[in-house]
Amino acid sequence: MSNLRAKFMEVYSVLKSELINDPAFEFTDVSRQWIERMLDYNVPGGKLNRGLSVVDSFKLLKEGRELTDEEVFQSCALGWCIEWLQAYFLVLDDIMDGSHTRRGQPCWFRQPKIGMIAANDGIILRNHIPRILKNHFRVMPYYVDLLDLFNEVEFQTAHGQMIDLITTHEGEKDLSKYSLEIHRRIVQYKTAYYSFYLPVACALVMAGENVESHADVKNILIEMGTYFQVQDDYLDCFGDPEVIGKVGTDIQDFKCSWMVVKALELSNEEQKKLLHENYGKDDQECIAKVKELYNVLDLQGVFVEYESSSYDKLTKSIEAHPSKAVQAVLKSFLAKIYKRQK
Ligand code: GPP
Ligand code: MG
Ligand code: MG
Ligand code: MG
Repeated sequence: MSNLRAKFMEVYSVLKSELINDPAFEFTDVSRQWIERMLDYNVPGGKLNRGLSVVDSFKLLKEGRELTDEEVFQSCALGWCIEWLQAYFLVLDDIMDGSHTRRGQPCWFRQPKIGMIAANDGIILRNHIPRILKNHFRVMPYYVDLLDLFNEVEFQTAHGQMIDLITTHEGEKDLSKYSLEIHRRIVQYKTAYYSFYLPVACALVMAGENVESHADVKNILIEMGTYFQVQDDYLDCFGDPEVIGKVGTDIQDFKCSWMVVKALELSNEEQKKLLHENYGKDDQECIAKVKELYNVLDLQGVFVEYESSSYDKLTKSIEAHPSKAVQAVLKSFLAKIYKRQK
């Protein structure tokens, strides 16, 4: 384990211990154990890309200057706020998507005796974020900016999730309504802001920068987030569940996924008919027929093309940025996700 990852995990233990001893609630042993188990199950088990990126980005913005112990702790704590946000979204998203596995284990709500308590656990995860911010940033001049940033991004994500969910109603009426524009709008809001813009925005705020004046950086991060969600859509169908830790549900859930949008674009009338008849059915045979069509249309090849052209475009936009430090932040982010298998 790298040094940074070990430090990051250390900070997790500190934050967890503060939360399960929060004086605002009279914890009993049982309630304390519930939270501890729920946190350990849902918060630290992912790739931690978003959280670690706050620390990486902050370091790069400081251009090699050694961080103080306090700065290391604070950037880790902010990184964990994003991981908490992610855990909150995933616990609820898995209920909404009817998913079975996440990060190589059953979804939290599928655990015995959890069920819909998971909905409240999601709310608790969400409430932990302002507790962490209050404990560690209340005295900082940028405290209000951080609260505002998390609120804005959560607002955008919840609305992205809403359009992800209600677009399926349109698709059920008429699948051919799905388009790349609709897909782009969904993924920009449900994924790109919290996964890409937020970590860098946190680092910028900590570095005393005005995030609003970095519109160009924001645009690049939104593009990167869009590319990341296209990968997620692709992996939902063609990823190895052992590696991505989850079994896809997009086909049976009638999702406006990049895969089905591309399939509609490339299909002839007969193939469209097959899609209309089999998409959105929770039936292994129908799912297999859709996947077979994706193979006939060579969506794997189309995806490989998309992946390399996105990479080239992103690299060009990054290299056009005037600041070398910002370029380094963006390039390190892109390197983490390019050709990812999980
Ligand atoms: C990812 O969509 C989007 C989210 C996790 C945001 C959820 C937002 C909420 C307000 C709950 P996805 O369903 O494709 O992700 P996955 O494939 O990981 O289930
Ligand atoms: Mg999901
Ligand atoms: Mg979802
Ligand atoms: Mg997905």
